[in-house]
Amino acid sequence: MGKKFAIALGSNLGSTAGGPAQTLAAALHALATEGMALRRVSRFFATPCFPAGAGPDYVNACAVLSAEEDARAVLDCLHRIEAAFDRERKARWGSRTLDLDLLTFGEAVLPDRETFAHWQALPLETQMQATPDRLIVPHPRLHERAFVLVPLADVAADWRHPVLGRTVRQMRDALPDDLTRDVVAL
Ligand code: PH2
Ligand code: MG
Ligand code: MG
Repeated sequence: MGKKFAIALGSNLGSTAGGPAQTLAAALHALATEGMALRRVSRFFATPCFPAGAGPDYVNACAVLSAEEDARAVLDCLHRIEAAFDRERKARWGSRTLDLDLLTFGEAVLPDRETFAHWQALPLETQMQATPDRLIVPHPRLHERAFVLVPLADVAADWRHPVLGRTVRQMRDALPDDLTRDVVAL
């Protein structure tokens, strides 16, 4: 059955597959052909770009998958699929045709709790400049983003964050209403 993991999908530019929603649908198909078993897929949501004004609105979704590979191999696969859909890595948080983020990998905390804690606690200005050179799991911003938690609650509401101790449903419900209100199912 392999290891269960969750990913976030996002797009705010068209790709060879079409507009953002078509790109996400095509990326899910590509994952399945790469040996990743799709277990659950969320609804697709229109979400305002973060930071506000930095680009067009996004379409975001989340999925739960399973694979025999380890987290690093799964991440490499996500990067290959991003590249296949015209993803260019330029500005941090710039507009993108396809973003596939590894959110969770079972109950794993990678590379370790200290590194996770460091990245999770960074102030926003530092986050905007610094990119971790290692894979950090759970995704260090997962618990504060409505465009992740609302779709993730569709597919993994009861998953409990191994460091913060709260479920996806609890983290989503803790977000300010004005953030979740802006995440609208397509
Ligand atoms: N991804 C980003 C930056 N900003 N904003 C929205 N609404 N959705 C995203 O997926 C997103 C973003 C960096 O990955
Ligand atoms: Mg992202
Ligand atoms: Mg990314």
